[in-house]
Amino acid sequence: MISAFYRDTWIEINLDAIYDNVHSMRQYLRDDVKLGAVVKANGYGHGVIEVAETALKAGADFLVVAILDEAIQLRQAGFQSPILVLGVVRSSDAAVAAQHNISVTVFQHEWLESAINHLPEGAKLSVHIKCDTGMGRLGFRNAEQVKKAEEIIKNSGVLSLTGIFTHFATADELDNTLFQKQYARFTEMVSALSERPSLVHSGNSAASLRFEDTWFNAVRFGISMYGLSPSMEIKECLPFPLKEALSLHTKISHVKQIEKNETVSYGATYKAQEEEWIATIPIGYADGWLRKLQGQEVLIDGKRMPIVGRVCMDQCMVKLPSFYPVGTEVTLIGVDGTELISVDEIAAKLETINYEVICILGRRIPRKYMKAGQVCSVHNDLI
Ligand code: PMH
Repeated sequence: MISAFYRDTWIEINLDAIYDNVHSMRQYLRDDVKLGAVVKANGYGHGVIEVAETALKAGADFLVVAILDEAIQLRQAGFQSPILVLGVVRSSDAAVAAQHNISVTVFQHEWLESAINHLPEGAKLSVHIKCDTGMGRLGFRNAEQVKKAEEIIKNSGVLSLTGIFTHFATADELDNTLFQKQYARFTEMVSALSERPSLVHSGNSAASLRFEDTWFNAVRFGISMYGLSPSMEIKECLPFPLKEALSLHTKISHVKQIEKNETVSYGATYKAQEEEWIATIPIGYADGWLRKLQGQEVLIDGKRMPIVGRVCMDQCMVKLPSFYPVGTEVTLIGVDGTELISVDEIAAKLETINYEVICILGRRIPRKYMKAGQVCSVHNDLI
């Protein structure tokens, strides 16, 4: 891990916030319920290694990723806790997963037969059966198929059934109709097994924060570990307060006064109404700070100031109420004085969800990790 970066744009990750969110969840769950920390997509953009470390320290029992490569990355970084891959793994890679002691998700009988052929004698691959109870993405669709999968696994000699799970499509919505249907289907599919595997799980953040019934004996805790609500709809009815972990900062790189009627940036979409102070900041759409953020406010000196003109690939411009010097800090997400720009505010401006905002922040933005208000490490993916 490199501790240097050469650009005045950075993300700060408050590891104490992640710790507290996981710890609160741990205390909220019954003792017999295992807590899976979902760290896919580079820990939802926060940095997988630091997030995984913090989550495990705070009481998470296992790690959850989307693809085999992410799981191997964790093993290579020295993580020894159980790891589950949620997405598809090629059956021809079954031996690689087994070799790294990584659990994979299974949802096709043909896949099971093929994986068995790819596993060397003596290998043991841990699998979780995925049930499609209404998400329409991956999974066996009825009890018969689950039963048959269990049989194939049992007779294989090289596969071991360690889990069964499903995923809810609408757990973050106030209307529970589909949620209840999915819950009932899952219960039926689990009952079809002749023997319960050690992990039965269904809850993402929304489901596990709202409905104890979905816990079975494990949960997959993602977005709320990072301090964010799974949706705006349920933001006010969460059982404990969440702490947002990510903030985004830069520094003014250039300042000038422009004349009335002069324009700013590509397309000349912004025209000064009078003599105006304009600052340039070094962040743009290639960093995930998208063009739609034209007009979004940023915080300078504890005050809100608008982005004017088109957002460029690596830079954008801000209208200042008065002169501020080069080097002045700018907060794009986070707190400055009494003002806050939340991830949810950016999501609203982008007409998307908070998940997308944090996942698209580019890997060329270095991450500074904070503990007790101090920088404890810096991660720059580029150099
Ligand atoms: N389990 C599965 C199967 C998931 O796909 C996800 C998130 C989670 C658990 C964690 O959910 P949470 O972050 O709401 O707690 N997956 C996705 C996704 O595929 N698109 O957005 C979130």
